Amino acid sequence: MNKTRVLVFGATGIGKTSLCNVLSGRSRPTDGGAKGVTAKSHQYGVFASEGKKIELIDTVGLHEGRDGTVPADKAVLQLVELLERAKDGFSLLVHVIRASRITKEFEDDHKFFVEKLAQRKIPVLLVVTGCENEDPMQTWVEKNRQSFSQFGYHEIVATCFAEGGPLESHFGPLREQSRGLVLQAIDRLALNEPALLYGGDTGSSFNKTLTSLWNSFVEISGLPKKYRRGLHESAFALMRRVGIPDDVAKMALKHLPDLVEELANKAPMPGAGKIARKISEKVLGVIFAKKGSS
Ligand SMILES: Nc1nc2c(ncn2[C@@H]2O[C@H](COP(=O)(O)OP(=O)(O)OP(=O)(O)O)[C@@H](O)[C@H]2O)c(=O)[nH]1
Ligand SMILES: [Mg+2]
Repeated sequence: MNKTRVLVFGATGIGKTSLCNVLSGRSRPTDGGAKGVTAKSHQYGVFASEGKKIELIDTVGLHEGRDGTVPADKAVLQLVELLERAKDGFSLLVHVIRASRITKEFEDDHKFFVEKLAQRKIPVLLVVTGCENEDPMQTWVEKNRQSFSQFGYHEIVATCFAEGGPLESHFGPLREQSRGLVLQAIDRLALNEPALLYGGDTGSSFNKTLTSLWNSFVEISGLPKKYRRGLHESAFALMRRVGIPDDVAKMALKHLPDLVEELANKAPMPGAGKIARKISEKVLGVIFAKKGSS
């Protein structure tokens, strides 16, 4: 049976990891501070729901740095990592927002993930956290539905994924209810098969996708235009140019088969790309096997 692959994205500190933890029954760090907690995207181990195998991919906010800015070097690595996670495609996107804090980031996230990354090929569920003061929670959606009509979300679900503190006796039952609501929405909306964003018969490659996403990220995040990736620039050259240290860039190449293939293809030896890819897939296999899936 196909896995239902769900990409979870949204601004920093609004409850993405809390949602993933509650849905999957696992426990990864969350926090209430101003600085982002999730520094790398994370793929949760598969769990079963409504007869489906679900795989959640938790991401880092686009505007994760101080003052909503992102250092270019970090952003490139995060994007490379996100694309690597996207290799098997996604069945559903979950955009998470916090009821009390809707900012400009909301539109940026929508533009980047829904329009650029998924090219509107994948259904999108909007999950609103922080609805614990509405009774029932869905009242928040009925009050605010109009503000989202232009974005074309397939459904909007009001939730609470807060945990602990003096209000825990209020939060507990709401979390359980939210878990059910989101899992049912995933069941209704997810594609039967994950849609690929590159590779297969999409007509796009890892590298083409990286260029187009990076360039739209530069635009959305307000980074200087000089950071745009040139037509013939290798991923390695781009990484070096935005200030990623040599050893980190080399490590990325070593761990990411798609980047290695691009570099090795520039070498005169025919088939070098394929060979390099095989080798680095082995490296990746070892790394992931060591980490296990939590
Ligand atoms: N009041 C309230 N707090 C919530 C809710 N969901 C999560 N939180 C709290 O918000 C804080 C941030 O939650 P996280 O799950 O770490 O948020 P995140 O989006 O993963 O954050 P980053 O990884 O830093 O981007 C934690 O203290 C959570 O307990 C909610 O529905 N209501
Ligand atoms: Mg997080």
